[in-house]
Amino acid sequence: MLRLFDEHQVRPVHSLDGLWTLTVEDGSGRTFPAMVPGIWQSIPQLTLYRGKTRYDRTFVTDSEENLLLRFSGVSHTADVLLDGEKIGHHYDAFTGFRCAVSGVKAGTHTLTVYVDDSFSEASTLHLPNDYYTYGGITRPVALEEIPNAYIDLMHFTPSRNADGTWTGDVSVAVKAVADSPAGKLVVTLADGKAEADVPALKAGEEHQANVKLHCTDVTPWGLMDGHLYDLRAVLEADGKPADDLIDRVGFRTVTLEGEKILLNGRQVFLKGFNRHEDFGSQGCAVAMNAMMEDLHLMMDMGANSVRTCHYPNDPRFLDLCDALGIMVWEECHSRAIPGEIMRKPLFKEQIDGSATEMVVQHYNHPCIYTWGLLNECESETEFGHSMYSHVIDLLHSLDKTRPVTFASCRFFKDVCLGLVDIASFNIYPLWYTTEDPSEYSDRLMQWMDENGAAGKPIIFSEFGAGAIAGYHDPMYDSKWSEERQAEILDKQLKALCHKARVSGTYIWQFADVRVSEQWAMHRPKGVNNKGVVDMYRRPKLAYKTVKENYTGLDR
Ligand code: ADA
Repeated sequence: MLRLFDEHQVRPVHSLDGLWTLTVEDGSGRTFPAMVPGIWQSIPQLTLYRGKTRYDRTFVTDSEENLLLRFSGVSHTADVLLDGEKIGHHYDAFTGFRCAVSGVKAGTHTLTVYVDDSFSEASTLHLPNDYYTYGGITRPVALEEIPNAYIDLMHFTPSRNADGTWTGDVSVAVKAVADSPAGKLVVTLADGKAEADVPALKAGEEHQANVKLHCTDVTPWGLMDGHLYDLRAVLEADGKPADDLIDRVGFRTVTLEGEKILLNGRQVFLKGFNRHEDFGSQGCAVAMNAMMEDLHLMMDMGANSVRTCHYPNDPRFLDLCDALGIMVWEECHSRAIPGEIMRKPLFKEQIDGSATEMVVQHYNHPCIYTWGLLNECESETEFGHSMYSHVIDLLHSLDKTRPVTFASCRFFKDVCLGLVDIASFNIYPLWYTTEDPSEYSDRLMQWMDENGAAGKPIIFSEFGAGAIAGYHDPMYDSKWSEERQAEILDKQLKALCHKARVSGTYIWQFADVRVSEQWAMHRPKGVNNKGVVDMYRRPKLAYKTVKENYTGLDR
């Protein structure tokens, strides 16, 4: 399942998860049984393999059908073939894609996916980095049977009326894979219902219907209190349901009032963690129960928010955050991209792709309160300003309801704070530098306010310290000991969480993650060791420190 719930009651859906055959495309002809979702780095012979592979499996159809193949994530470039014919291409591990094929004859079919996780000229977002780019079909795959015209997408925007009732603006996109007759859309949500006519469509045409639903009896989605409702669109042809799409949505508003972030009109303070999608030997193919465990651990430490550093997350993780009432900063894929790469035309194409797919695919999640972009990129130059401005405009044009932010590390020289709605910095006092966290953050915030952040919320989007799990040094508190990490985090949290000017804090980071080979020299054990828990979620000493600080914080 691609989501935490059934997206269809009318449209037949078949999972293509399970065993596929993986062939290593390095001339060796080696093949392995491989689990989907999964990473090939969990196959002992391929732990360090970076390059091309081919995934094959068969499936059977018993009548002629239009098929929609849905991939939630392939890391990082995919070429999809059905019975040897190319039907799709996608770049980037962290957003989904789909391939629609009409009139597929009954019989046994072969689905082939060429997967490439190479660092090459063709990839400007997946680079050697302070996290690992794994290879594989890393998120679920499904096969759906669609009629000639099918519901492609549905976006929901809630707004609260003066009398306490809610209006849901819903746009539904219907696409035709083959000529289709006129039909009708019926959209329901809580006690609201609306209908819209759909014209006859020719193959390749699309129709967008916009409806308003009035919902009088709903409980708003709240912080740590995630009330959700099924939004259902049914496409009728000849008075009978021909297709449908279900999403889970929440009624809430996110607004900014000067320096404050408001959820449903009330100020919130975000007690957050940065979390990579990475779980020990399973890499980025994190199982549902492991995602849930992560959220349990974060909630136990008193957190109410997650930053999906540095890319869009598996929709199932967002579904869990929706259900729990955890507020999410989701960001498009980019971490510290070097200037010369940002200047390539391909970068613009690929960052636009990541940003657009993130917003289009995750728009309905009530948990997402802000879109992030370009973590620690070139925000101190004129060129950087033009690039930040471009992506910020794109995000604003795709979503008029959510604020936009980015995490900067261009201390005292950033020129892009005026462009964003929320100003954010990553700081590491007492770890990379020796400053006192309280004095340093005050000095930085004063500079931020003088350089574009005045009248906007400020978030400290990263701070933390490293500890090699299991290394103790109570005598000298040496660097990399769990004692030193706990002590530094305690000082950082005590300094940052109580400042009235600060709207949120995100600890770097929730769990240790593997880093690219090229980064291993700077990172003991080839791991970014700043996790409060290790790769397998065993708590370090800092767990207790964070728990005391976050649970003891009354804001
Ligand atoms: C940065 C960056 C993170 C990570 C962190 C660190 O601020 O955004 O991805 O690399 O530093 O561990 O140094």
